[in-house]
Amino acid sequence: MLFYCAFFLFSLNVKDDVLCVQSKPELSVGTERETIVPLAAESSSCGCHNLKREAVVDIEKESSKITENPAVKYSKKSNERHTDTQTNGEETDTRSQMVLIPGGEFLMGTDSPGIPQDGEGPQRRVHLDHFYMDAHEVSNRHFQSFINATGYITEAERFGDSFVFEGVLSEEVKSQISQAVAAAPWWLPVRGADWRHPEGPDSSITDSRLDHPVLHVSWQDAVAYCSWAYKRLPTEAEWEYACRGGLQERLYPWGNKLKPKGQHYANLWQGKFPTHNSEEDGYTKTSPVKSFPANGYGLYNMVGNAWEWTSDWWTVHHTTDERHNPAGPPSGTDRVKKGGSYMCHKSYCYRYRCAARSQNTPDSSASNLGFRCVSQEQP
Ligand SMILES: *[C@@H]1O[C@H](CO)[C@@H](O)[C@H](O)[C@H]1NC(C)=O
Ligand SMILES: [Ca+2]
Ligand SMILES: [Ca+2]
Repeated sequence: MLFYCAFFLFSLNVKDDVLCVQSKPELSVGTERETIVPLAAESSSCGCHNLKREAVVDIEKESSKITENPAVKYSKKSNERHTDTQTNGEETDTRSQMVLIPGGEFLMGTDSPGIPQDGEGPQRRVHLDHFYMDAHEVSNRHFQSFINATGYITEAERFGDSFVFEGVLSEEVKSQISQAVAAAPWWLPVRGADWRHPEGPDSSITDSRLDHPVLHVSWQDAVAYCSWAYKRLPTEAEWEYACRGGLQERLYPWGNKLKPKGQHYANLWQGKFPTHNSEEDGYTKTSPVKSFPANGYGLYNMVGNAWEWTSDWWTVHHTTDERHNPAGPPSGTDRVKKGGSYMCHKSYCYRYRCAARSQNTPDSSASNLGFRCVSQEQP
């Protein structure tokens, strides 16, 4: 497994909902007690807030965890229970509904980038074969059925913590955290935060939140889920083509106006980030995965709600040559995520556009990052 190669030094890099990416303040995390020490102050002129936390782990401890980790032992054959639940594209407890994205060509990226340093441009022609895509972000309910069937343990659970946006934490959890990230003080490393406990140990995903997007899942976790469901992560090109919903060169999945006829089409941040969320769209945190109108392909919350992992390695350099089914660079350090989240506000994270993009290291997890899967044929 890819990420085990780096168990001397893994980095939990949550650099999210930020304006730009030039400067990377380093934050180191000790093995015994988690101490987060800002090593470099934010110094760029653009107001970047780039989080990076590096952690040294006990190699012996990590190695023994690997053999115990059910994810390693996971195989398709061992999941009889899952294969019993095959249906014809219907929503079930274990599988989300998928929609057909017809093959075709589109203009990927933009020549009028909102955030040029993210590599949104240049615009280039891309041809894609048809594929099927989950109509919505993977929900807590669907992720729970994967966990129930496989015993998979997410990376946030193994590492023991994950990044949570301060604005959603209880006073009690907040009072127990002595570190913040200097460059982006609204991101706190919270012990015990994971997909079941999105705001730390005193939170849960019971009842209505089962239909919200699963959070605190790393790229590796997302890959494990999709392969269990006989699916895979979308390439960035597939994600962006699907986001555009059949429209050409528009900003959003529904067009160029953020709020057509005054209506909200996505779960974003209204008010003043990070201090005041006026909740005009009805949600301060995540919303159910099928809230807000679907786009032309029937896809919900492509922008906003939760960021979504793609399978591509991150680069900001793109060829303008026409490409067929491009899958990104062959290697890299970060994976591409798309769509922005409920934390995005134009003032500092104008990333809820189809051409927008950002990145995280594959072992990162956070309270606004999820995913959805695709497959070539209807599984
Ligand atoms: C997973 O297992 C728990 C405990 O048995 C159960 O309450 C829950 O409904 C299961 N979830 C799904 C989606 O099957
Ligand atoms: Ca909102
Ligand atoms: Ca989304």
